[in-house]
Amino acid sequence: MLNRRMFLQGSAALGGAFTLGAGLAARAGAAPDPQILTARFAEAQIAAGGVTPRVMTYDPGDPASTAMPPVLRMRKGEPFAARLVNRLDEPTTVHWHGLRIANAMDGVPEMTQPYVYPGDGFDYLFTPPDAGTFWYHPHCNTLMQMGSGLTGVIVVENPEDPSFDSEIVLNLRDWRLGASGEFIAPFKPRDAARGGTYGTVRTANWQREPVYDAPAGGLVRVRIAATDVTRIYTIGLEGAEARVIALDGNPVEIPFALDRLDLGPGQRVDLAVRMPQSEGQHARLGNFRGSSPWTIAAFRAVGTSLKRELGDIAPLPPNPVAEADISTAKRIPIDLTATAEHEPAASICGSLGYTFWAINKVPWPGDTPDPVAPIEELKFGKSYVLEIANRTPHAHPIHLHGLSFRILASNRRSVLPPPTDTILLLPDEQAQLALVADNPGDWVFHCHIIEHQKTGMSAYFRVA
Ligand SMILES: [Cu+2]
Repeated sequence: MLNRRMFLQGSAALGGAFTLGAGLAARAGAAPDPQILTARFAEAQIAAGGVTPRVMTYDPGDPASTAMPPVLRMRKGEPFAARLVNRLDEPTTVHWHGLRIANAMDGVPEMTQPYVYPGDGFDYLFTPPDAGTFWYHPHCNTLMQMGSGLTGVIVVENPEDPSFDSEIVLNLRDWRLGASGEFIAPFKPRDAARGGTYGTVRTANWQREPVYDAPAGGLVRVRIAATDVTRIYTIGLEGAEARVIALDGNPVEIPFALDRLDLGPGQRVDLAVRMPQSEGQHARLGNFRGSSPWTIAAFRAVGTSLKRELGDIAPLPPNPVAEADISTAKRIPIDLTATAEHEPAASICGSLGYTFWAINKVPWPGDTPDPVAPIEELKFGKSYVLEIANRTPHAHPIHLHGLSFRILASNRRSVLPPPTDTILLLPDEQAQLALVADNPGDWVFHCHIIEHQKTGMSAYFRVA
């Protein structure tokens, strides 16, 4: 339960951020009631062998909710408020992955807001400018906190979106659990220096191979967020026809048939799925990466066929992402490398005790208050091209806070996605990322394989 002291501390800690939020709300109408998100410990049945004690979750205060952090529903262009209450035993914050909102709401401790200590709270208030599928998670001690459960999906609705017969939201993630369900060591240093340490139990919505009902012959919007700290998925659907309609929140220009699609940590995909025609038939969403494919989740057709066609769905309206002016854009080289130089420092937000990675030769563990200097100071409103080079034999899902970028060119891909906040850089890939620096503040830029982020693959841009 909240107490008065908690609320007072929460509002005192808020200061300038609250003023800024109130300004945004005033423009868009009255401030909404906050969505309560109490970060706390819970128990959950995840592994087959037993209940996992001390998972971490966001409790929305709704008795009907399950243990998993709630799917947050927002509306494009309308203010959204959330009140984080910290009932964990360590500091935390919330970052809203992919939302291009004010810097003070971005959830990076010290850089954009104070730590939220146990017993304290923090009020977030912002207006999402883009519709689509996004997600939220802490930006403090992230390997432990996200690994223990703190990852949730955000749906930003647009009243102009085409309507579907049904919607299924999937939060894909793994867990590092032993046979009886207890947490085991969150990582292995030798794996952190390579592709990252994989979980032992694979889930969608905290369940192993869940089955969802949807109308036979109906059109389903399936929103998938890869929120695992390590795993890169290669998804595919068997038993039903599916089209990719959005990637990382942004509509694709021309929807295309889903064959196999790579989805790195932090990335999202929206699918239009036409369910099988007959009651009881299943479509299976699988992970086809590696040599032994497995089922992530299944969709079961129910009722009499609605006899819908994928062509019945109108394209999604685009989000208002500014196009960079390539002719004037300054080019910024960014090299991702392995490194061993640098002594990792202890941090309020946790240290893994190792340094394996660097951006432009500088290793920074991502969610500590100790960044060296921005990679570059970007002038507000100007266009830039990031010439990014992955000089490692591993894939890295690189995420930029607060801004969306367009992949202009790459030596490893022929089909270019819509604007994004996370690029899954392939081994030895070199790509050009174009953006307009239209959101002021300090914006973190890091690998979303959290062991990589926490052992050096992190940096930030300053937009001023
Ligand atoms: Cu990485």
